[in-house]
Amino acid sequence: SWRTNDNIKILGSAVSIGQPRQGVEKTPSVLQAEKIENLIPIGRVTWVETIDQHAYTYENPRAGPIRNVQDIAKYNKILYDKILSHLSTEDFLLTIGGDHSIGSATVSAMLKATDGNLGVIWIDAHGDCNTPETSPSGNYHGMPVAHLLGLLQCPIEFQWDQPILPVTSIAMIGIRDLDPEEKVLMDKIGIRYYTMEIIHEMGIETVITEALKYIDPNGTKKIHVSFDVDGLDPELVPGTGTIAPNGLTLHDYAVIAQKVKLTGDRFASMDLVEINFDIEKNVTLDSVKEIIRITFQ
Ligand code: 4U7
Ligand code: MN
Ligand code: MN
Ligand code: MN
Repeated sequence: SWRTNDNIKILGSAVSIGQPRQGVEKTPSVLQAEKIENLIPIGRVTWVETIDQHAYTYENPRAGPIRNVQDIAKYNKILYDKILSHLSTEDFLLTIGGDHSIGSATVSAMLKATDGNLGVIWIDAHGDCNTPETSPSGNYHGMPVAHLLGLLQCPIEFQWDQPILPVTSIAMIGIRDLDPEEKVLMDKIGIRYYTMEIIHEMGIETVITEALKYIDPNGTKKIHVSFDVDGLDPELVPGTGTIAPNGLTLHDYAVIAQKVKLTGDRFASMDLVEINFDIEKNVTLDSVKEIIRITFQ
């Protein structure tokens, strides 16, 4: 097995203000009560802490171009600082959300920790590449990738010298629900994304092999996986706020994880986000447990 000597650190990120539905913020405490760490057979596993959001508000109608922008910015800065303070080079960081708004903080922190030597695999049904101008919703969980790439005209509260992710350092897998203007933007900047259609054509093994080669041509970078569970098929994960049919199977994820784990201790961190047990618990919890087993066995 891999990483046998390492610390696996689990950080809970109890956030729901990046989108409209409450419930995602409870996921870290549910999974802690379920003792999911017992499903991880490698390393020394510790729940470091769970960071609560300041407010449970959802601005409706939105007051600015991004709903809850001040609270999200404040929270993401705290999360970013906590990750950097908790992380040492031998640690594997698993951040359990929370909605996907935290993805810009986790990836920024890993970029900082690795001096930019980071490749990102973003598993998602969605592009998360909206800017306030293209977003039909104003929900920040649909914007973290655009933010990481430096595409947001950042409001002052969102600026703390976050490192920018080069567009060639990320590949997205499972994509099947892009907003029209978001797609135009993604194609314009040339971000690499693999739709379900392409995955069926190429096969998942070819896709993940090519994606890793693309983000890390020399095989020298640390690898971060940002896993939005809505990338999986909704039959496997009905408990998520934004559902898109015809998604990835758990076998697809097992193939992705197998290739990522072949990078050994360069596989450094992962987000597990958008799990909402208030919407559905039984089937979703089984799938989440399977994701944990597949990732760490
Ligand atoms: B998730 C959406 F309009 N694109 O921007 C938006 F369809 O983190 C959904 O991937 C975003 O779940 C979904 O609001 C964000 C919408
Ligand atoms: Mn999504
Ligand atoms: Mn997402
Ligand atoms: Mn979602």
